[in-house]
Amino acid sequence: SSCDIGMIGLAVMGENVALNMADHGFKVAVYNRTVQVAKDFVARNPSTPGGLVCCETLKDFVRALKKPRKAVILVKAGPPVDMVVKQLIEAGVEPDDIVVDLGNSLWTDTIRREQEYAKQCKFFGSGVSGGEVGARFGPSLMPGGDPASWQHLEPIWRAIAAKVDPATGKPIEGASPGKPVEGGVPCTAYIGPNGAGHYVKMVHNGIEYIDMQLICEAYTLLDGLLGMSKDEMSRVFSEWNSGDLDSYLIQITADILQQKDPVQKDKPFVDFVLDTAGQKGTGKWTSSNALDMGIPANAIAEAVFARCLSALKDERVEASKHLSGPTPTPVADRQGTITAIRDALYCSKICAYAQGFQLMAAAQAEYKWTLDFGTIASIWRGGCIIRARFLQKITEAYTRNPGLTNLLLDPYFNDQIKQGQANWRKVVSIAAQNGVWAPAFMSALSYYDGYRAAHLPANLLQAQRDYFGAHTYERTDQPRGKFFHLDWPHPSRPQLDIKGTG
Ligand code: NBP
Repeated sequence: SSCDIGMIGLAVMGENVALNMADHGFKVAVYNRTVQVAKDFVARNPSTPGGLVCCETLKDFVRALKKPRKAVILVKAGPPVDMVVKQLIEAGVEPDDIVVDLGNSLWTDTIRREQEYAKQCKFFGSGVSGGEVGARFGPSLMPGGDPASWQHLEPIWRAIAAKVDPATGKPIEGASPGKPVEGGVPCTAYIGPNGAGHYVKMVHNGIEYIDMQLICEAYTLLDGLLGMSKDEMSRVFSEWNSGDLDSYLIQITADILQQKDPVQKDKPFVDFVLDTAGQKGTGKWTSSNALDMGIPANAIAEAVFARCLSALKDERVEASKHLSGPTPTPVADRQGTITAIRDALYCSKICAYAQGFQLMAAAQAEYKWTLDFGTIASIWRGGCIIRARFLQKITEAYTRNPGLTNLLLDPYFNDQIKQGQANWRKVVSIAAQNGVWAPAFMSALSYYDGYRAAHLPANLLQAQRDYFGAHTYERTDQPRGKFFHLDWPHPSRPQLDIKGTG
């Protein structure tokens, strides 16, 4: 028993996290259901600073770990996680041992697992973001579970996480195999008990969906309204990447747009990518949870529906032959339109994050967690897919006011929207007039206009509900919580009568 930690599941994520741990001097026991995968992996990486130990059985794996054992599971989310935990218990894992699920598990599964396996091990859930490269050189890690278990995991989590420069808040780049970055602030912090880590990771992914969709809408508007070439667009995204929109997703978009196709030489690569988006479910989980909790995360849900719509390729091709719309007319003011699209993107992005943080606030109340929103934003500054300069502003907003009800109400974001909203509205209306698809820009704007409305037409809606279903209504001239019903005209009751039920 000489290994500091163990890794079960050696697909893309497991291999890279194991190498990241070994680079930081931790000795890592590795196991994979298909044993050959583990053998090949260790054979390919014979000399890492910490060392990798190939285990052919889970019994060997358990024996290889120092106590309290720390076993990380990175297998396909869902039933395989339970299968592996049960096998680990059979293989000799003990009640004080910590079993970490680092996959993209549904937070309610994590809550359930922590209780279900409480007598056999300390089950702990941690979110991870950053894809393959993040896993290898520094991901953002969102740990949730028993605080005592976290004490054991913390040194390893802090070591392997992405690091940001404390002065600029920007990720420290430049790690290479065997040479991780030195110093910096690690992109990990204890999120909360039971499913909190996986919950926050899920919301991260929901935000990732809308961040990506907004960029795609900016791209389609630059194309539809300005007829820009991919190279020109790439330059626009590069330029945006040096300002408030500075983020990993904008940067890779600039890269992608200037990429030439390997088959159809000299032609843009994106032009040969089929326009149907896949999804693995975390955006859907975020959106259905928003529906369950009654939180208006409409822009996040819009991004999920946008992928669903894209997937109906054959239907769309057919419909395009029958359904009419305006032909986009090129806009004359080129620079003004580029700036307007940028502003629309930034304002929409603020709304999308406001929704994600509102959702986490609702979950916090539901599960009695104490989430530190400023810290959550700060651990997303590096390593993860949504890493962005902008996150520093969110941390600052929650530092100014930890009890902030909505990001939109923070003075900085309020001011940003004040500055950008005329352009945002212009872009949304030009998109509508020209029939350019921009659902997330529109959805975010409708969230903004709805959220800032002291009065919504829900008075009429509630009257309709009272009319057909006797659902009752509250009155503007009476205290909240008192409910009334109007006896609506009915063939047997021609008289109107107000009855209070409060
Ligand atoms: P996959 O999600 O593709 O899972 C493959 C791994 O699961 C292999 O090691 C496979 O073993 C193992 N496995 C399966 Br499938 N069923 C198993 C079972 N019943 N018992 C034991 N092992 C089983 O791998 P991944 O893409 O590396 O992702 C791992 C986790 O990390 C997932 O939860 C994913 O959602 C999450 N995640 C992925 C990314 C990413 O960028 N890919 C980012 C963040 C989080 P085998 O070799 O024997 O088939």
